[in-house]
Amino acid sequence: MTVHDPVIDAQSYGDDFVIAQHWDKYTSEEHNVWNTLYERQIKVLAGRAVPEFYKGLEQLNLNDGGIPDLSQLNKSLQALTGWTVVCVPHLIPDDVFFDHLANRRFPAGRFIRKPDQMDYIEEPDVFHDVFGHVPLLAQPVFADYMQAYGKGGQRAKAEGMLKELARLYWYTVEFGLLKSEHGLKIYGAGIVSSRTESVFSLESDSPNRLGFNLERVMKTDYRIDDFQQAYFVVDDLYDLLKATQQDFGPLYERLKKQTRLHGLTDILESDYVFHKGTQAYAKKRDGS
Ligand code: HBI
Ligand code: FE
Repeated sequence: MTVHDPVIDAQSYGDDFVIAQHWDKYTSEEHNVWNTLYERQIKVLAGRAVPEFYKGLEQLNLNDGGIPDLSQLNKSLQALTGWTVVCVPHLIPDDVFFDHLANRRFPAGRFIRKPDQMDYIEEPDVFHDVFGHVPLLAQPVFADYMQAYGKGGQRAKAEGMLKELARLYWYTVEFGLLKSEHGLKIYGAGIVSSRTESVFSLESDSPNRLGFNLERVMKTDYRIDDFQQAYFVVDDLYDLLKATQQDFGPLYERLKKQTRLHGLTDILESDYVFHKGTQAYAKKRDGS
């Protein structure tokens, strides 16, 4: 992950790191990169994403072609859930990021990857952020979760629990799966915007697919440069919001005592394991 010089940053950007999109400055080559990525992702996803993702694409006219003009997109998004998308130059400090989320502002990279970087980028570009993250911000429950997450992040910083919060973001917002009667579906932006992981996350035999549990996730290690070896599955998006509506005090006390992280491929006694191809993919975790 590129490290940005805070001195240069402080001279170049305001405290909130927000920059103007200058949508009219994108070149046709850059719009073509968006179109190539968009068409490819829609094809490879082929119904693998949650229905709310596709609904969000439509509601926000993200299927209009070309890099979206945020001044247009924000009119629809704000009317739906009060969220807006702001442009930032690159990864921004955690506390700035959390503050944006806590105020229903999603920070999206302004740049788009080069034609020779189609499959992997170091930092989130406008395709990862706007195609991957933004459609679900049109979904009220997920929109509430993302704001609650931001507020939780602000508190976590004060309690020294940023790493635990980052794991929660990683295993839900970036790489989360959802259980539906038609099998497991993708809602995580990191998967939905990745050509290869859109297939791997649901079809490969190698990763574990485990029932989502907040405390378990907050102590589970992750890696940023390869496919995930563990995916966490929620019964519905409301599970995420419910998880944020508890008193984090006792949870943080327990987490501080538990110094050992769960490994990428660990399966705990307490884990609910979704085995590919079995009915468990369709049954609710309480057996119903
Ligand atoms: N900055 N621009 C940007 N985008 C992110 O996704 C992001 C960030 N800064 C911090 C951050 N994510 C992580 O702390 C998350 O895990 C919370
Ligand atoms: Fe992301």
